[in-house]
Amino acid sequence: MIVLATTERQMPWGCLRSTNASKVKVVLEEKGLAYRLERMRPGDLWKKPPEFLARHPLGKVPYIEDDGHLVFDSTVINEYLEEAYPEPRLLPGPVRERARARMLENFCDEAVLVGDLPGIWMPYWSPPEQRDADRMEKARNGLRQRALPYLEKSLGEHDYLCGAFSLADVGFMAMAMVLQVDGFALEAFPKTQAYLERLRARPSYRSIDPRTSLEDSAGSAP
Ligand SMILES: N[C@@H](CCC(=O)N[C@@H](CS)C(=O)NCC(=O)O)C(=O)O
Repeated sequence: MIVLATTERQMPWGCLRSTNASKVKVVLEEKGLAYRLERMRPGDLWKKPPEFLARHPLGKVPYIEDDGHLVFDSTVINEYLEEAYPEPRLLPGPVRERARARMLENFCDEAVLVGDLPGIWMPYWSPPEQRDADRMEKARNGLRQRALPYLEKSLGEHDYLCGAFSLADVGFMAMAMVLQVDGFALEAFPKTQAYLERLRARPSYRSIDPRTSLEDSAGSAP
């Protein structure tokens, strides 16, 4: 059985979740694996108590324990899950297509999840009066200038980035969650808008949907 360490919190504006851990949650759901969550207190991400550092040397989420075997970092975890539990496959077969999926996954990590998205997402973990509206708008503009044009171009005429749903899409599923809470307008990026709607319609999105309660998104294992 798999235990996923993450941070999730009920706020008046929805259930907020770690973006990186959401990448893993989506893959566990897509593969139909039994898992349960270990929800860290958000403060532990900053205080980093020793028992947390003993599992992840940087004191970050996500990490998983698969029958006690520890794996950390969302990208490494998802590659591990793909190899350990190959069905359904979430990476293309041909080596060049697989490299493209990994490039897009990495682009999402660097440009979106580490890049511009935290400037939009972190303020939602605080009450509205504590948010810096100018900084949030600057982060939105960052997305509009870099990640969204590249995503729009990379989608081409495909439903998903690599044709079929793959690991290249899971980081953008976490972005879809954040932009849903933010009410981010995507009219200037029509392919991306349709793509994010398509991602939100997948059954696996329910586990990270801001409207899904904490009780209803705690995993499929007792
Ligand atoms: N590259 C890591 C990044 C993990 C990460 O930054 N997680 C955030 C939560 S979404 C965190 O734990 N932040 C606390 C910190 O940076 O110390 C991954 O993909 O798992």
